[in-house]
Amino acid sequence: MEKIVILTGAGISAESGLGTFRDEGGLWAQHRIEDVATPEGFARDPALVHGFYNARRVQAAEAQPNAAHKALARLQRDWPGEVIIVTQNVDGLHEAGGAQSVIHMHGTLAGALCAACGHRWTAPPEMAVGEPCPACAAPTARPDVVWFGEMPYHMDSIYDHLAGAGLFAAIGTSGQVYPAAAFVHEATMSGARTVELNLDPSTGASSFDDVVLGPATETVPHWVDQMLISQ
Ligand code: BV8
Repeated sequence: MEKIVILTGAGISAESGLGTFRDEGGLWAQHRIEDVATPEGFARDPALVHGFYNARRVQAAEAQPNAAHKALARLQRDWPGEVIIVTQNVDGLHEAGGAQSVIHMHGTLAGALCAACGHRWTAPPEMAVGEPCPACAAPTARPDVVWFGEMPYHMDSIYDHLAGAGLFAAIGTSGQVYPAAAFVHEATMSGARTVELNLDPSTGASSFDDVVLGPATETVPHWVDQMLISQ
């Protein structure tokens, strides 16, 4: 049975109350990307960046998975083939909704990373500037998220999954951030069918075989039902 590869973005967590990036009043409307989501921004003003991620970490910890997160977990459970979930999101709502082995290509709010020795540990709810690394004690702790200009995580395995996909679905992403925005082209070149489920057509909507518009809590459960009935 065919392998399904799913890419999710901020839109799948929007109805759990977590802000998206580029929608009206989204996260980037309140902050400049350069100031809060780049290594240069962190070097310039670590307190501003920790403050940005602390607020999101606390909010994400209080958020609940929604019907879309749960529907993808159901698809993973009931689909006879492999279902790989790759997320650009740094919240833990896929796992909270029951999904297994989610690939976080942009890292996670729950993770802390030492910029000096590469040690990783579970971040406290609020990280402070100069926090010592538990392994090397250097004051270089940062959120374990992938900033602009940094290499996303797990790219080799993501490209392997795309090469073997029979179906690629992009859910709740505006298709403006690379390399995730190019996954639909990789999937198409591997012969996969492609579908986008989004509130509004993404920048890359025309690259998909099908586009399903609407809020994820409505479109995703319905799409999963259709997939399971048609198998
Ligand atoms: C890299 C950090 C080299 C954590 C983020 C040209 C080609 C290639 C690269 C570039 C290029 N030009 C510039 C670059 C570099 C850059 C880039 O892409 N810049 C953009 C601005 C042009 N990329 C990088 O720097 C990346 N690294 O390229 O390394 C490389 C190259 C190839 C292979 C390997 C390495 C690193 C990018 C990661 C940056 N970090 N976040 C955090 O703070 O969260 S990106 C940030 O944007 C988030 O991770 C977020 O996930 C991501 C994408 O945003 P979306 O998830 O799509 O969210 P958005 O708000 O945009 O859209 C929401 C969508 O949901 C909308 O479409 C909306 O309609 C929909 N929606 C809303 N509500 C609902 C809904 N849908 C359904 N239901 C709803 N209720």
